[in-house]
Amino acid sequence: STAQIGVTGLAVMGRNLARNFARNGYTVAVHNRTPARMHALVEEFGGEGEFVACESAKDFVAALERPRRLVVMVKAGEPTDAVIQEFAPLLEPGDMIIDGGNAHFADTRRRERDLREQGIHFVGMGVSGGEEGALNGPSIMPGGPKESYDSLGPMLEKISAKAADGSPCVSHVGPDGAGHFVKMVHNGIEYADMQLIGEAYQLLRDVAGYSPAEIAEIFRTWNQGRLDSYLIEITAEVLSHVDAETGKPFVDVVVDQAEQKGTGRWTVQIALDLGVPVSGIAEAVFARSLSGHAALREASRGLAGPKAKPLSEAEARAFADRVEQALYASKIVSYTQGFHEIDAARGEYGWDIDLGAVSALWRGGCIIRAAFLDRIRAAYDARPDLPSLLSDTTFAQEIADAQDDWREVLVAATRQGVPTPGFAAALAYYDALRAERLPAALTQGQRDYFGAHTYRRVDRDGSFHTLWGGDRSETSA
Ligand code: NBP
Repeated sequence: STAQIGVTGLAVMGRNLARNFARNGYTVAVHNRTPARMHALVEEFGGEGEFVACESAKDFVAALERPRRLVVMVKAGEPTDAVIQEFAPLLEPGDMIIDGGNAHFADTRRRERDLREQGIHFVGMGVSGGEEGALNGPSIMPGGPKESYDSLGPMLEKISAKAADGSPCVSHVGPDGAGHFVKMVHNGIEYADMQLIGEAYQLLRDVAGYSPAEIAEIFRTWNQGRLDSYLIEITAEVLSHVDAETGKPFVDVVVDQAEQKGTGRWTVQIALDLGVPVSGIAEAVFARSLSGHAALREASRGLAGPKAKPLSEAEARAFADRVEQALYASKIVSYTQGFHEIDAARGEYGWDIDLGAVSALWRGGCIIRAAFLDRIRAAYDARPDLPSLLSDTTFAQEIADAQDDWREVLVAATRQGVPTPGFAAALAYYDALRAERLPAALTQGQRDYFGAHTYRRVDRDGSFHTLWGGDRSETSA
């Protein structure tokens, strides 16, 4: 046995991760259900480092140094269970199965529990950055038993992305499903980021009247400032691209129906279970789903809307600055909601996740990498028990400075009939959190009226019920 690590499942992600380990000086055992993929990898990239070609599961296990570190990069779901069933009987206590697929964290919890009985360490590992990241340095979110990180961590730190300050974008996130949970929320935030950027684009186009090429330039400018991020950068690239066949802006020849693989939806489903208001992320998921309802949209095309009101050049420029403020403020809210969900999971599942460390993991390699994440890290470093990112004085001040423009942008969007569910949900969340009184008091009254569900009073302890059908006197419930 000569290999320090093994990778089974050699489609794009597994192949690139295996190459990344090999390029970093590790001897990598490689295995795939269909051996042809494994042979193709060794043939094409064998020169990049030391690979041990393994045709069978038995060869693969035999090739690994103990404790064995076996990375599984297969299609999430049943294939992962099939691979575990195949390998687990061949392993010994202390060996590690590391699932780098996009597993649902509840599956990871189940698998970890089952394998723990056998003494096998199961590490559910979120990996972000797509195939490019897998090869050149992804953001890695490993969960599982803490002791597994002692021997696995240094290897992951070597192959991971590095933040601008040189620190690796990987650390032990927490027990069992914590790594996959954090990866899931990362994807939810990614959905929200993309939706907000999409709304900013649509406003610059429909309200300010800019062309895609002009908007690309605006995004390039924004990318020099506090919005500096991978998603803003690629937005400018996509918007400036021209379709070779028609000469039209690329964005105008693409069907406007967004697809999704499911991790954004999971983020919202779990948030509903945990009772966490991730309204911005939910709007992003719903916006994608609405876009896909082609027949419904076609049938609604004749519905009345406002007339467009062109802006002067100076007005358009001022409006673009306001959109930047609205985008930034809404982004702070999305991250606030995502971190709230992780915080709630800490309580629900007993995970000791360090929220500042999570934001540090996302500074490089992954899709939401951004200068902004350093700020979140600083906020949690300054105050680890921060109740919400909005309680951080720096973020609160930035939103205070942005809020007038944020509101103006939503007024313009409403007047011109440009849908901005992300911006609007973010502002509603902000206003609801800071409100002195919410209509929830009325909701409680209604619930007590029709269902005797009782209510609490502001002036004394206890639960109460009003005899709505009788003399309307109050009783202690
Ligand atoms: P796929 O998700 O397309 O999976 C293909 C791999 O799964 C092949 O190696 C295939 O083996 C293997 N496999 C299947 Br399908 N069923 C199997 C079974 N019953 N037993 C054993 N192996 C089986 O590959 P991918 O796009 O490289 O993604 C791998 C994982 O990484 C997924 O969980 C994905 O969600 C996750 N991920 C992907 C990205 C991305 O950007 N693509 C990013 C982050 C995470 P075969 O060759 O024999 O058919």
